[in-house]
This record gives sequence, C-alpha cells and structure tokens, in this order.
Amino acid sequence: MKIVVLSGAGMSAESGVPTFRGTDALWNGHRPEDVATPEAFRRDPSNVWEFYRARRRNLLDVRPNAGHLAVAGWQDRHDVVVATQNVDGLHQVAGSRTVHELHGSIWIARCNRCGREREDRVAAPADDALPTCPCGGVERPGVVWFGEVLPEETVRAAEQAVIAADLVLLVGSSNLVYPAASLPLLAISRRIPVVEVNPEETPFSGRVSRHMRAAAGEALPRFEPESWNGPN
Ligand code: BJW
Ligand code: ZN
Repeated sequence: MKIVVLSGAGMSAESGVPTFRGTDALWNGHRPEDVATPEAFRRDPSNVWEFYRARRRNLLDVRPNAGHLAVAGWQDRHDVVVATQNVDGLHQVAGSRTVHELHGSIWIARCNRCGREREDRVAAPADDALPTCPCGGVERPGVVWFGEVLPEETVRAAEQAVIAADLVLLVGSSNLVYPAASLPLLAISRRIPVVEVNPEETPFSGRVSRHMRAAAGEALPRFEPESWNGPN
C-alpha cells in the first residue's frame, strides 16, 4: 500500500515541541513578522537567530514520540512517504527513510550571499556571534519563512507521492499555511482517502474521509493502514 503522511507541528507536540498556533504556542510569544520573515532577518538577524537557537536548544533534548515511531514502523509492510512542514528532523530520527521537508530544516545554516548550505547541529556558537560563511556572507536558518518560496523539487516530490497514494494521513496541522495545505486538497480532489488525526477541527475536517479526534501519539500506533476500508 502506498501511504503518504502529511505532518505538521502537532505531530511533534507530544515530544515536547511547541506548536505555532493555540495556547502556549510559539506565535503567542513571538510575532511571526519579527522572527519568521526575510525582512525580519534583514532588520535584526541576531534576534532571529536567538529565536531559532532557543528552539534548537529545546530540540537537543527531544525524542520522537509514539506517533513518529508508528509511521516509521509502517515501512516494513508499506511504501511510506512523509511530507512534513516540521523543521525538527524527528521523522528521520524515528527511522522514516523518505521525508520531504517542505519548510526546510532547523539543522541547516545557509549563506545569505552565496547560498552555500551546511549541516549545523549546535544550539549556539560559544560567543553567540552571527554565523558566517567563508565567502563573508551571514548565514541564516535553512527554513522557509513567510513570503518565501518552498523548495521546488521537494514540493514536486510531495505532490507526486500524494497523487500516487492509496491513503493519505493528515496529522497535526492547522492546515492554514499555503502551499503546504494544498497537498491534502490535491488528495481530496483526486478522491484519494484522507484520514485526519487532530484533536481539533481544521478547515478540512469536514472534507476528509475520516477525522480521528485524537493525539498523534495515541491514534497512530493504533491505526492499521491495511485495515483501512473506507470511512466509518
Ligand atoms: C495535534 C496535537 C497532537 C496539537 N496530535 N495533533 C493566501 C492568503 C493569505 C496569505 C497566503 C495565502 N497563500 C499563501 C500565503 C502566504 C503564507 C500563508 O500561507 N499564510 C497563511 C497563514 C494565510 N504562505 C507563505 O508565505 C509560504 N510561501 C509562499 O506562499 O510563497 C509563495 C510566493 C509567491 C510569490 C512570491 C513569494 C512567495 C511560506 C510559508 C512558510 C511557513 N513557515 C513557518 C515557519 C517555518 C520555520 C520554522 O519552523 O520556524 O512554518 S510558519 C509555521 O506554520 C511553520 C509551520 O510549518 C507552519 C504550519 O503550522 P502547523 O504545522 O500547521 O502548526 P499549527 O501550530 O498551526 O497547528 C498545529 C495543529 O496540531 C493544530 O491543529 C492542533 O490542533 C494540532 N495538534 N497537538 C495531533 N498531540
Ligand atoms: Zn557564502
């Protein structure tokens, strides 16, 4: 069976990673326009790095949860592709082999001048200085901010996986941010079954084949893709 898992911040919530929207969420303490836009980085790169370094520090202590592990476990029996909006890398740590990171990775630093990318698995350099590239440019977190284009190849690969899927799981996203939210719509428009796992309603809850109102770490280990046989 070809399964595509479309995941958002709720997938990692039970690992202790804050979501973006809702109580105690990231966008309550920080305005996205101050920390997650190219303009914010141009204005105050240190402030933006401080936000991402704090998140990196939190992530260094974090492990995949039962939801990530369930998804990785399905690979024994199924062809599983993950397309995630998350930048935390937890699907890969859990063992998922095909992961398309639609919004990039918090563990990548990219030069703002020449575009060189490097893996950067530290919370902060010793002196808290801005990281720089050998070319002299300032590096930025390798994530996709508001107003930026998503990596084209990654989006194309995710779309192709969705089109070919027998079953799509939509896990832990508010489905408010585009173009990532176009992926479940693509599945719905092709009449591919979509199972949503989210304790809350989203704009797509009324349009999916089944809405499991539960946390990812509870619902996914119980979910057996092979016994999916239509809405109930
Ligand atoms: C659980 C749970 C548990 C809790 N188990 N579930 C149309 C109108 C207006 C604006 C736009 C539009 N179309 C596009 C835009 C612009 C914008 C956008 O979409 N804005 C909307 C907010 C309106 N999009 C963009 O700017 C994108 N780029 C773009 O469109 O480029 C085109 C372009 C064209 C021409 C010129 C230039 C550009 C880029 C968007 C990038 C988003 N980036 C961020 C930050 C990434 C880096 C980082 O991590 O810091 O990505 S924003 C933030 O939101 C992050 C997330 O990936 C993303 C989505 O959030 P997600 O994952 O859905 O999390 P939450 O918190 O919203 O929801 C959590 C859910 O989990 C909830 O439903 C809970 O109930 C649930 N949950 N616990 C299961 N245990
Ligand atoms: Zn450079």
